[in-house]
Formats: sequence, C-alpha cells, structure tokens
Amino acid sequence: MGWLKKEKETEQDQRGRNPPGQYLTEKWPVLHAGSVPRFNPHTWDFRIFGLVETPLRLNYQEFMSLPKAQIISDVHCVTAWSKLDNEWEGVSVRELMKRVMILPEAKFVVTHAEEGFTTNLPIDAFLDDDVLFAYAHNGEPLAPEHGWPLRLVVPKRYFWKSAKWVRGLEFSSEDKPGFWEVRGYNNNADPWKEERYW
Ligand SMILES: Nc1nc2c(c(=O)[nH]1)N[C@H]1C(S)=C(S)[C@@H](COP(=O)(O)O)O[C@H]1N2
Ligand SMILES: [Mo]
Repeated sequence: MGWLKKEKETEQDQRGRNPPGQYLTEKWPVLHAGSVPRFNPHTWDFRIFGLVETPLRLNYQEFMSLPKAQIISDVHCVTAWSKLDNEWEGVSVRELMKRVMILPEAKFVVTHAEEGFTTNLPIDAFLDDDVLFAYAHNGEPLAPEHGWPLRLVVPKRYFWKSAKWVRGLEFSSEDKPGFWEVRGYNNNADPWKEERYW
C-alpha cells in the first residue's frame, strides 16, 4: 500500500532526523530568561554594527519590506525536546547581508536582543543558507512569547542560539560568549555532537 509505505518511511526519516538524546514533540514550549518585551513599531530598529564597512540601521517598515524567504527546519532544544518541520517566514541572513560589507577581520557575530540578551556564532555558521530572521511560523505571525516581532532561527544549533526579540548584529574579531554561553551552555552547540554544556 502506497500510504503505508510512505508512513513507514516518514517514521524512519523522523528517527534519523532526531539528534541523540532528543525526544519529539508537537507542542512548542516557551523558554527564556526575563519577560516578554513590549513592541513599539515606531521606535523598533535593527542595527548592524562593529566590523562592517558602513553600519546599517533599519526601522520596522524597512526591515519588513526586505525580500521574504520561507525555510522549513527542525528545532532542537537543549532541554531535550525537538520539533520537526517548522515553516519559518522572514528574511534570510544572506539576503540581509547583501546590504552590508563585513570587514575581513570579522570572524564572529553577536546577535543582540531586547533586554541585553546576546548569543554568539562564528560567521560561517551564521551565513549558512538555512539561517533566517523570522516573523512568522507555520503561516501565523510569531506569538510574542516566541519572539515576535523578530527572532533569529539557526537550525543547525541548539535552540538557545535562536535569539528571540532581536534588535541587531555586531561583527567582531573575537568571540564573545552570550547570555546562555557564559552560564554554562556550550559555545558551539551542535545537537548532533550533543554539545549541550561546557
Ligand atoms: N531574547 C531571548 N532569546 C532566547 C532566550 C532568551 O532567554 N532570551 N532563550 C533561548 C532558549 S534557552 C531557548 S530554548 C529558545 C526557546 O524558544 P521558544 O520559547 O520559542 O521555544 O529561545 C532562545 N532565545
Ligand atoms: Mo533553551
């Protein structure tokens, strides 16, 4: 039977897609430090600064008029839940970075979010083709508690690298471990290598 075979393949496929020590969930837990920030479209901006040729500042309307991308990816949280096949809509990092020149000395990027939250990545991980700034999930605007109006999505890292309520990017020659990274979470955070903690 066609559909039976298909179902079996899907199950196997899902097992293969789940990194070690993770269980699958359909739900979407909410996890963060601090409170859900208020959003004001008139004062919101997105800044790119540090080791770039010319710093860039986009207001909300400018950011929202950037070309849209849709990317389907899996979420792996360090607390052991994984959620497969999330459809994200937003602006791909590659699209955004067409608008700034990163200086050759820059090797790392710090993503800055509301309330001083930060998370760090090497530039090549950040510039991967599946990384985006998302404002919608599975066809709906992101819920405020999941990062609306804008969150980063880095599918190949544990989910704490996917900062919610992002406001900017800082390019740097040195690595600057972020909020969770200085609190014992692994700097690299590859779920396939189970890089959970230091
Ligand atoms: N701004 C901000 N982003 C954040 C965090 C946070 O504390 N502040 N926590 C991270 C962690 S630890 C996880 S697991 C995911 C959870 O995202 P979710 O609540 O949408 O599932 O957000 C990440 N992004
Ligand atoms: Mo987390």
